[in-house]
Amino acid sequence: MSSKENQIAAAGQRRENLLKALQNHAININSGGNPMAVIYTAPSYIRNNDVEHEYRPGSDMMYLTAFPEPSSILVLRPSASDGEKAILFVRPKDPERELWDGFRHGPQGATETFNIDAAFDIAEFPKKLGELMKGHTSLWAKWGEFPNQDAQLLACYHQTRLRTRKSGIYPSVLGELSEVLHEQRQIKDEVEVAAMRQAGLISGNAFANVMAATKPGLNEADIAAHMEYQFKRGGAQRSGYGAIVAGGSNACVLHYVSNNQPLKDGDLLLVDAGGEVDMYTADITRTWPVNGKFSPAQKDLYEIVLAAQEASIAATVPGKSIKVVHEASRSVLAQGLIDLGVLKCSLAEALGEEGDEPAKIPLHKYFMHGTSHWIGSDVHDVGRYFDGSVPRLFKPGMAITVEPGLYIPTNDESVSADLRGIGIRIEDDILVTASGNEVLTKTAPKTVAEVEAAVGSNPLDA
Ligand SMILES: [Mn+2]
Repeated sequence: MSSKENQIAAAGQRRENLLKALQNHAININSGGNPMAVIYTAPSYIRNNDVEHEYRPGSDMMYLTAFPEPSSILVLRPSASDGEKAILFVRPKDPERELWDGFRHGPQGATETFNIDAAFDIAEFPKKLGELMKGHTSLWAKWGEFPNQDAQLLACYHQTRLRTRKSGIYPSVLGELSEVLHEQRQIKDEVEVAAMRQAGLISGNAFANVMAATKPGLNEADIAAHMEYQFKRGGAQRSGYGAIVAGGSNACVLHYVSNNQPLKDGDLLLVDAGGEVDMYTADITRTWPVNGKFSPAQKDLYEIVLAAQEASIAATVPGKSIKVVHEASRSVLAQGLIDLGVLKCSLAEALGEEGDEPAKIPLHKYFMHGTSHWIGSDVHDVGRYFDGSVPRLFKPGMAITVEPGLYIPTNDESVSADLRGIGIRIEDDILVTASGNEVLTKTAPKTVAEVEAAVGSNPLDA
């Protein structure tokens, strides 16, 4: 089967799983046994005047249908007696518009190609939705993110209640679909894992090639453009998020996005970027010397971050949690800074007590972000981190980033001058498996020896 056929088949299975889970959840919360759900794809956005941003379909819609067109809406009815459990509303065929904007499947094409029970022109959605609501006891959607969608759904819900109040069943409960759908998305299926492996492989290779291309005299912009080129040349459809390309002390700005300064001999370069393959993104960070050789101070800090990252990856196994992974990095980073003389206190003091204000935790000055987030179709992927106050335990099929870092402020006079202005982060994507974990991004050079061998081996023209 082609990749597209695999995705369509997987989406069908996911709809089945979601329909069952939604029905059980609706019963559990006493909202009656007959829920329906509405899922909108991502809207298109104007960039300026009549130009749109590049369109990227919604993750939930693609997960459940693989249908990539804008302005599409999916209606799910777990217990539909007419057999129409999954209904798509899509843009109609339109030769004139297709001449300008490209191919549209239209309702018939959507039904046939995407294995959907029924499909209609999007213009029919408001009227048909009222009909479809009848007989259902609860209406599930992702509320609050897009006010226009909420307004359309609520107006229809209200009208349906008015029309059916004298007889018949109509929704009386509004449910949050994320509570069911995003639980499901947290455990990746085989087709998702295949896409994530490919995104990791391509993105890791891109990092190796961009390291090879690096030399003093280039600009952060050269590196950013080359990274994008390497992702697409490797087979990624696009970047999964805006890259951070930060030379020298720009690396201490955590979400630096200007990406337009010259790269200096003797500085480090931090790049945080990932390519997206079949809707799944990688998220990699590497930090390398612009001239191909770490200075002693850069190397000292790099080895600490690398050891922290390795300790955290080792903790990314079933039964552990993101909190355990974070604490593994914090301990290694704090001990490393104590050994270097940057922190002048005990390990326990450096780490602080749970609940301390950040300003009271010595390590926080140099490592101020989390170590991990879920990763998948969204770079910061959906799903809960805690159940109540308890960190969620890893199960096979979950995927996280592991990305400790150290950032020494340029004006920190408490440390020796050669350490100031250094920012280092190392990030990989880790899939939890039954036997432990799988690092999805291992083609990106990482040890000091690997990085020094790679950098400058095939430099870009300055
Ligand atoms: Mn990340």
